[in-house]
Amino acid sequence: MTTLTLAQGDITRERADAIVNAANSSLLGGGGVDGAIHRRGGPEVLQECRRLRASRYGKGLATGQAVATTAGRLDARWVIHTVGPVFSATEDRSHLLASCHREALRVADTLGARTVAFPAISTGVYGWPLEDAARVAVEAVRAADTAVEEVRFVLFDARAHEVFAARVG
Ligand code: AR6
Repeated sequence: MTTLTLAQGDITRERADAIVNAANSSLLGGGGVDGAIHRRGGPEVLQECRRLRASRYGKGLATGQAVATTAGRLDARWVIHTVGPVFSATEDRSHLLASCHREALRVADTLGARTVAFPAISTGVYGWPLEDAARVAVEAVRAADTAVEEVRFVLFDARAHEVFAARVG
């Protein structure tokens, strides 16, 4: 049984086996959660991302997929990078957002991670409306077949926390 929990604040301050990064397909950093994770995680995280780009992920990480690196100086063992979809008002991409959660948990299982912290993927730069993103994220985690014991959604502000709380109950 996976327990869903919530926290408010900066995900880079969390202690967990794995912290999920809302990355982009380059895996080479960006703003938002991605920038914060690379800043606090330090150069080891970027170094491993570069190695992934030089080996298995020459074309980058596809939307909806996930891959792990060290967590560097973060209070975690791994960062699981996933690429959320950019929100579209004309095309339903929710299967890709669900896939981010499912794939991140699949990777967590291969690592033996038991606690995994997720940000609200795609709800920043990628423009996904918070209520809908919370619905998709929570449904995907609840439906996942995983040995992860705790999935913690770490929401940056009070509003996002409220929206996720309404879903998690
Ligand atoms: N801790 C927790 N949540 C955060 C933090 C933090 N430190 N910083 C921002 N958020 P975003 P995306 C929230 O933009 O929409 C990057 O440039 C934020 O308020 O980080 O998936 C990547 O490189 C929002 O609710 O991710 C990609 O290019 C949520 O985290 C692109 O942004 C996600 O916002 C990915 O966009």
